[in-house]
Amino acid sequence: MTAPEHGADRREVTRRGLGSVHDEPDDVALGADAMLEETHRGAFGEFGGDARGGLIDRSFRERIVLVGVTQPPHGDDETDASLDELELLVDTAGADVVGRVVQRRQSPDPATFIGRGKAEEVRELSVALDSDTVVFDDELSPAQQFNLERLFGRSALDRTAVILDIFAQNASSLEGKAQVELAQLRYRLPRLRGMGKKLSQQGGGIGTRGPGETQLEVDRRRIERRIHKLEGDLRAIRKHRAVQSKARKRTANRQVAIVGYTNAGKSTLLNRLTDAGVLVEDRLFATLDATTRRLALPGGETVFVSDTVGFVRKLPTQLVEAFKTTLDVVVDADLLVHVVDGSGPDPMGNIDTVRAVLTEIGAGSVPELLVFNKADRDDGARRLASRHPGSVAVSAVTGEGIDSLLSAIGDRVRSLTSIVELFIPFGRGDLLAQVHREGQVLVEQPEAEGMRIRARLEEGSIGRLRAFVVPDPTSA
Ligand SMILES: Nc1nc2c(ncn2[C@@H]2O[C@H](COP(=O)(O)OP(=O)(O)OP(=O)(O)O)[C@@H](O)[C@H]2O)c(=O)[nH]1
Ligand SMILES: [Mg+2]
Repeated sequence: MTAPEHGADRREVTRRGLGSVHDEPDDVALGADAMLEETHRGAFGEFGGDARGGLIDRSFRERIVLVGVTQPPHGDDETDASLDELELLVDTAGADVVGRVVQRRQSPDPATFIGRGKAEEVRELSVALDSDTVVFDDELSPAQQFNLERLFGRSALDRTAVILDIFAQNASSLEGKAQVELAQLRYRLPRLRGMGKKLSQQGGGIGTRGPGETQLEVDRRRIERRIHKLEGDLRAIRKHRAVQSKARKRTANRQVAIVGYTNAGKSTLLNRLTDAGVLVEDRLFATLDATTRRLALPGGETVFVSDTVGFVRKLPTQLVEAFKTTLDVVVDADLLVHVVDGSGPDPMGNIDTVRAVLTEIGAGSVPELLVFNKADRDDGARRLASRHPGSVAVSAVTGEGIDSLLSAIGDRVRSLTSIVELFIPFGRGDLLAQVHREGQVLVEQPEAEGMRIRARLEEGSIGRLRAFVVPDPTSA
């Protein structure tokens, strides 16, 4: 979809733009927009750049100023924690943070998100620090972004753009790439602008503008077409995935999903538990695709364990939507192994963040086993584990605590319940009593030879009654 020379063009335009903006007097007014079509450095001004190339220029390390807003009842501490995280995200995206500005506001300004006075302060700081881009910690509306870029004379991005950018860099599977590109295009579409009323310079031909169509309309149409194409591709990939997951369900093995904050050690743990050989990296969002492996537990059960994408604060809704099927691994799981970096600066904040995302994607009620990782670093993991009954402290790197984790997973899996159908011959009153004792009988129906029962039972009970379980026709 990309003309390779486009990136170079953009670079030239933005470089030129920077120069002229710096030459401007201080009063870059919101109304003076004619020249700015060409001068702002924003990546949104035109479409056609490589969607996977991202929004942050990586031909050099961009210098970035961060802006955070504290909205009561949230406190300044939360803003700081969120900005610390944003700084990590920016660093992961390949840029350097050179300054921070925070503001307290009851509600965002509809035109500029922060107040006009504050925006002017950000502009002055950006000039003083020679920053290339201003990144806001909250999602900007297309109008806010546009106004801010005109005011600053440089790109104004938001957290969503940065996260999309990192995802774009890290996507490797066909599905991952398609999902990220879709999320990026959905983000870009309402932000398209640039050529204004100027008509397309493209010559005639199939797929180019019709008579009188502006470049903007051509671009919009191209993006919409691409979105439809990607949605179709993803539907096809998902059909295939549905077949795979159906096959997995047929085995009746329980599904365990490893979830957690990004960089907590989820992939390292999957590798430690199985020979998955998943990529481990000391960077955010190293994993985008779910990898599933079979794991034999010490009690004899076999479960499927999946590594999943990590979470952060304010995960963009575009991404949550685009990654819906990937996240289905989490929603469909029988048990979540929630990995927490016990040596990190804010483990409790991370737990809250992960739980909030789980609720958002509809996995809030899946049973959770808390695992505090990186116990080899300090005693943070062990301290946290002692404060959370039922949790386990481990080191995925050294293997410390892994045996306890395996038996904890086994216990939790055995205590999971499911609804099964049983047929118990009349001669086995003992078994009938056992079902009533160990589970919850939903339906009991006498037949010629015995009793047909639908009951909710724990895995352990189902195992003991296996010979009397009537196979589910839908999973045959
Ligand atoms: N010291 C120590 N480091 C660990 C441990 N587990 C993971 N790490 C390191 O933490 C970093 C992140 O590990 P990953 O397994 O990639 O983390 P993840 O949760 O899969 O991260 P994403 O996929 O990016 O969300 C790597 O540098 C690992 O080597 C541990 O038990 N101890
Ligand atoms: Mg990972």
